[in-house]
Amino acid sequence: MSTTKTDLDAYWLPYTANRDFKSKPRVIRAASGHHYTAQDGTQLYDTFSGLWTSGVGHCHPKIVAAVQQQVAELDYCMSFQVTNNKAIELANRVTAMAPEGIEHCFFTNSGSESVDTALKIALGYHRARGEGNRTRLIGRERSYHGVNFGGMSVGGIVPNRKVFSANMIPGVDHLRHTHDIERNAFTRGMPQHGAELADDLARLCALHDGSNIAAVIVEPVAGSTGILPPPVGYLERLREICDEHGILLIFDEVIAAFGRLGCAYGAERFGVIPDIITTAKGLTNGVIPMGAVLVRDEIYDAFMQGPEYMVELFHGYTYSGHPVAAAAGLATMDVYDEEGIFEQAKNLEPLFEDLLHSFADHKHVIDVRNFGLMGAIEMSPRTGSPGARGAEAHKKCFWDENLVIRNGMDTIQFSPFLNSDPDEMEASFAAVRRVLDSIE
Ligand code: PXG
Ligand code: PLP
Repeated sequence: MSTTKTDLDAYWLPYTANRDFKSKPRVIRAASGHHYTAQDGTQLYDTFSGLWTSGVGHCHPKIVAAVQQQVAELDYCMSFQVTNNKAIELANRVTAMAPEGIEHCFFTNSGSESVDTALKIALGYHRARGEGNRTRLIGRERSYHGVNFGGMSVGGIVPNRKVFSANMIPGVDHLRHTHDIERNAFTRGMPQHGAELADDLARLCALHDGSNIAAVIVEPVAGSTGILPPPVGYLERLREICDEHGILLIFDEVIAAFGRLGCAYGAERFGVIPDIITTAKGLTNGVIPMGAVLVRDEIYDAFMQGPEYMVELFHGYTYSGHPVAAAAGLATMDVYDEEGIFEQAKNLEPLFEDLLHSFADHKHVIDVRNFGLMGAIEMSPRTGSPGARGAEAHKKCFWDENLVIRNGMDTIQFSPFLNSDPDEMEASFAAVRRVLDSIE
């Protein structure tokens, strides 16, 4: 069975070169463990764990069974004024895993929704405390915070912003990004240079007066824009400046949470505790869409005032705390525990790092970066056609090596399974090497 161009016409693929894809499609129809199955039966190795989502592998039997059972038991339950047992259980579970003081959980359906929810909670928190003047939001260049208007506005990806430039939410500033090939190329883990870039926040406090700033949002390790681990001391410095000025620090851990950095949350790995953590992806192993915003006790408490019959936060989604998603989340947390997934991920880091950095002397490669199980190989752009080399590498991996990788322009990115088989990981990088050797 194959899919023809005509079959594909109706479907507008997200973040995809639609015409290019549809001119030669290969569609996935099944997955199991670490492989996808294409419509023609070809097996493809997935170097990206879904889209950073599926750390324990595809169609994990325990998660599949939990979803099957839940959908037959309680398919949906009104999410406003009523709730379901599974949502409550999952909120307890993910907050119990969080750093001390982070004790409440608001459910969403995606990372983008988690980010916009977090920004609204930050604004509402300050207002509830009588500091309604704190309205400014600070993001960072080269950050990805999803595609909704709030997340796009604090985000720092030019093509995502370009078309909507006039419609950004007002009152947003950006810190400079921390990517610095000149000083930090080929660093293993956190770069030595760049902690001082956090002082951009101090400059913005001086410019606007810190008392007008509500929150700063950063990815602890920038993911989508090519794996930018924080410079040594950078996150600590941000925390310090936030504390000095009463600004909330939001870690966008849509990628970082749930094992990608070898522990439950990136905050734990870095020893820097934010006020709000946004999550999605690994919350359900990607099986059912779901996100969660975790907040400090003081933030939740600040909302809990006024008449008790009144709604405290005028925000929520039809599918917030969806019982089937929550069941998938609970089964995912069981798998993380029972199979020691975070520890497996941590143990895979040295091999992953060595494999990535073995590309350091490749003729096309200008930088290699990694942290946890997030890794990037950056190639030099071809003169006059930036992105072409990365796109060709992606295609050749897909068609010639049956390997699903991801590229952003000329940077190839890797998000291996948290329970990868070391031999498969090595084989996947051998295939990438064949591809890079074969392209101009
Ligand atoms: N914040 C962060 C840090 C993310 O990585 C989002 C928010 C938005 O999540 P949703 O679920 O709305 O997509 C993300 C998503 C890539 C890639 O190529 C990364 C994401 C999405 C698509 C592609 O690295 N991350
Ligand atoms: N648009 C309309 C007309 C709606 O009625 C709703 C929800 O009731 C929404 C958008 C928001 O949908 P969701 O709650 O799934 O985000």
